[in-house]
Amino acid sequence: MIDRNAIAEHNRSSELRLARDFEHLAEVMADDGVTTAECVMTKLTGFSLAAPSWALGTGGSRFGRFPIGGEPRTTEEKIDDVAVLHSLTGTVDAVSLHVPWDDPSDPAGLREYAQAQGIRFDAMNTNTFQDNPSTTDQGRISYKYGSLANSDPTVREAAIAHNKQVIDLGVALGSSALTVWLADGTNHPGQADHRDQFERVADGLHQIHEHLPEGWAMYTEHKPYEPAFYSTVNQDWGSSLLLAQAAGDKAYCLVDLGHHLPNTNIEQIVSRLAMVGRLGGFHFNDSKYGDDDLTTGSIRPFQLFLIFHELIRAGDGRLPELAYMIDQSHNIKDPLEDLIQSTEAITIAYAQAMLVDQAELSDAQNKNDAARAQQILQTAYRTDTRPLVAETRRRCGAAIDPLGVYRGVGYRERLIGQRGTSTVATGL
Ligand code: PSV
Ligand code: MN
Repeated sequence: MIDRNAIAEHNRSSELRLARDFEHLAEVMADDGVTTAECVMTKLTGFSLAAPSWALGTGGSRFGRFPIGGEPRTTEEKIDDVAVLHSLTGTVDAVSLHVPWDDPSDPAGLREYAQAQGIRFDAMNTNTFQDNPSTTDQGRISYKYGSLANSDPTVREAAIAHNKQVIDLGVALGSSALTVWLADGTNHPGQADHRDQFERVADGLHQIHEHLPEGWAMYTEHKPYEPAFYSTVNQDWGSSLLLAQAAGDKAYCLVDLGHHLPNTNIEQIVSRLAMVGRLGGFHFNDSKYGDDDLTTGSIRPFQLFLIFHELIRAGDGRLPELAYMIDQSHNIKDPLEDLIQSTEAITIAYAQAMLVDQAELSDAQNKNDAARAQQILQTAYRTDTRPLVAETRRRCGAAIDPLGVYRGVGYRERLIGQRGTSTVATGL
């Protein structure tokens, strides 16, 4: 853990500068009259992000992996890392598990362990895209040709059973959602019938949905390609919506920012899904080419801002209560540093979106004044909201400069000392 006193100690060196920057911004905001610094900070304080358990170790590609050392060896150690992120950022207070990469033998014990560190369990994730002994009836079936879409009913049943077991595990952990991302698709034209595959998946999701307890949600996560390179069953938001509708009332669509073909207007998708009441949540990351899983906001910060803007519009001035999660692969950076940077980017974009003068924007839109509309958005986007975000953190005892504190206390070195240099986080 990073001690609160160590954070306070580090904060002292940047408090004066922050106070100056914050005061200036608060004054400008008061003059503008769109919202106040206090109002923005109250909303930022209430904002909660989840970290994925699978992104706490170094990622990699099929060409190689370059481990950083000190990677979490168990789900408990992943929770320790999330707790560190929480103490530094004040925002990341949840972990999303991926089964069987995480396969707790004592869920009640794990729940207590997480609770003691102030960490809750966000959406549970299932894995029917790999053949793991526990999900393939000890190797008697294979997901090589798909899971819920498979032409073999025995395979489909195994995939459904795995999803139900993960829901049960989630109940024991205090989670309340299941995210289903399927690799199902084809690699060759003619390999399978598109409609048959879709209908099997819709039926499977419906059966899984029937197992959801009261108060639970299910998220369908689409992705255009990879590992299926010719067709993917749940390939875009349209299919995701159809599948959610077929699954049932508790099913919503999850938008992973990397799961869109180049130049897709993701903020418009957000608006559409919210409009029909089927937007469930996000997997934040960024991409240049495909599902690159890069640091959120590192490539397209304006897109991230526009997404938050759409969310605030959809929520009538408030951010809707959805599942907000990061999903990245940290191939060369320290995973914790990357998650810190993404958290910063997400909260900055959220704060900027709160600065949009919504009434003025609607007026400009109604008058077809495109230049004014753009000006309103750009004014908000070009505001440096870092003092608001940092002051929010300072007030809740987190770090003014999370990355600086993380490096300053030598946290990775400490982890390497405890966990060794050659540990591999499960699932990687
Ligand atoms: C698929 O690329 C994905 O985005 C899904 O969310 C998976 O669960 C996750 O990455 C890990 O493979
Ligand atoms: Mn994802």
